[in-house]
Amino acid sequence: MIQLYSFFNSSTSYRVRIALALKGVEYRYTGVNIRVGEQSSDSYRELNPSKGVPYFIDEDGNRFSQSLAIIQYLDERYPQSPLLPEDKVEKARVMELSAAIACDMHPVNNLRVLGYLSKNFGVNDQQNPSGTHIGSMRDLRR
Ligand SMILES: N[C@@H](CCC(=O)N[C@@H](CS)C(=O)NCC(=O)O)C(=O)O
Repeated sequence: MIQLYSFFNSSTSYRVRIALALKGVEYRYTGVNIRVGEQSSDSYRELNPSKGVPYFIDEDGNRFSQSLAIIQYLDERYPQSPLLPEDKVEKARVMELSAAIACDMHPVNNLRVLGYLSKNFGVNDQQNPSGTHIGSMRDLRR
């Protein structure tokens, strides 16, 4: 059975859980509590050197971190309920929005980045830089 290492309110994890649910694929869920640093434990680091969630292992032993790679793999492996439109313009639009979230917005909002900013520069929640990307997301609406 597929195994998913995940945290309940991690946005990168729940985008994979949403894809699994839309595909109707069963999986075993293992919680990794990133709020208390379980992602940095020796045992988890040995499993997933990128020290984050989600982490995915399938029945054939294929292992992936990176939510978008996992979702793309699921979409190709389980073609039912396709996640991407066939039309190339619509597909590019979905990829544009996905990249805006996964590549622009999420990284600056990640725990390790917020921890670094708070520890080294005293940045607080209100100064969280992810807000700057929400404006650019609005500009993407056509
Ligand atoms: N680009 C990766 C990001 C994975 C990631 O950073 N996940 C967060 C949770 S949303 C995490 O594990 N953070 C732990 C940390 O920053 O120490 C993906 O899309 O899967």
